[in-house]
Amino acid sequence: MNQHRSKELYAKACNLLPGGVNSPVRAFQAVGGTPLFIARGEGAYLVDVDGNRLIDYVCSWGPLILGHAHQEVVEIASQVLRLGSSFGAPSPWEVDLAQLIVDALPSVEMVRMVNSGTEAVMSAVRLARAYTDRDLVVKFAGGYHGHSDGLIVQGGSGIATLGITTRPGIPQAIAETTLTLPYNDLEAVEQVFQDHGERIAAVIVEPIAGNMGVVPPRPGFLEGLRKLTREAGALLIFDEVITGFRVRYGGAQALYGVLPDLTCLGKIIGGGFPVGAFGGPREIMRLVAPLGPVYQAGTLSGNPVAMACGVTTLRILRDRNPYDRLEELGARLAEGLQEAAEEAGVPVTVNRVGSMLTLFFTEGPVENFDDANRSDRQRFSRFFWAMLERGVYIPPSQFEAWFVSLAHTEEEIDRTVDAAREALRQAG
Ligand code: KE4
Repeated sequence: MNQHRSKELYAKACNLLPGGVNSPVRAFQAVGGTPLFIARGEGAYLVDVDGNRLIDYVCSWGPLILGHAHQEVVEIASQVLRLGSSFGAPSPWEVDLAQLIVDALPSVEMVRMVNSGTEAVMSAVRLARAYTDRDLVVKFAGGYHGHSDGLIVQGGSGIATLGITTRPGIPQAIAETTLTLPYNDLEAVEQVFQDHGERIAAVIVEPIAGNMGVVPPRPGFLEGLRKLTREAGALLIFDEVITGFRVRYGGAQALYGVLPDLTCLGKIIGGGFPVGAFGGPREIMRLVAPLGPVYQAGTLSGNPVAMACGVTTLRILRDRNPYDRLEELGARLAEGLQEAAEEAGVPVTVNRVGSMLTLFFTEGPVENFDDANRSDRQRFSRFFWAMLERGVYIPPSQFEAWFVSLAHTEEEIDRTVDAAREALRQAG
């Protein structure tokens, strides 16, 4: 495919930005070649600076559940921006978004808006430590919770994609406060509570893992975390930055009926603008400054443009309740990919929950990071480029989720499956 202009821009970007990008997983390091520089998004499509029009399954890594440049989001952003982009003071839109989140998530009575998922998680962990007066945090290998110091150990997403196993810049003293266990392994969690229970402030988990590729919770896993944390006096934090409003309007906690103590949100709640949030019961959130002593702040937190786009997005999801449609499209894609792989004689595992899925190049099951790590990265890379050549843009990493938006139709899904039928053969 013609990447002439992307190559020009990438050469210039590499002189100015580390790796030529502003977020590592965009750099195509796992698949090689030159990243696409995007000119515009249109519904289910991206158009790059060389005019290549591609069916998009990255969807900005999850936020664009309505598709690119949704008319109502564009209109409200323009309308609110004309009134001013940021005041550094409260404005009505942040109250509206907070109300929508509280109404949607039974476990959340109060919420604080921030500007990224990383900020949401970093703040929730600080709050959990303050509330429990304990230091240790349990996470799961392959889980990614943003790049705050204590949580990038054995992380998923770009950390896994780039194969980063060291932790330059993270002091030993901080790294030691994070205990990392295998996802879906309740026995390991029971053991860690036996060994360190009275020191554990929280267990943080992606209730559906998205950053080792999509790995659903085994039946009973989330319920087990809820029981063990409650018995030990530790908090359960659901990192729903991806799953919040993705798999259900009430997130994974609604889908599985397990209520955490704190919830972290991002992506969809910003409607494509930089927004994160953390929330929980008043009993815990009352510790957050200025109500309490747990400091957390942000110049652009709650800015009216981002809030208005989040409100508009959530109102559409609330009122149209499109989750059956997203399930239908996600299932059509997953089944098509599975069939195409069987026809091509390529061993794959397709994990899916609703409109988030991953095609792993390994025999199944894929139930944790070790399983995901057995995937054939070279074959994935060949598949990625073969799909791109056929007009389909999937995440440039084996350890990411594909996202279907409400702008995708059966036409895009079927064209994707047709492309995969050939690309799987080509990938060998
Ligand atoms: P941000 O700081 O990137 O807004 O959110 C961090 C984060 C927290 N929790 C979960 C479950 C997440 O998936 C993320 C960010 N996701 C990655 C992709 N899976 C963002 C893409 C990127 O790093 O460029």
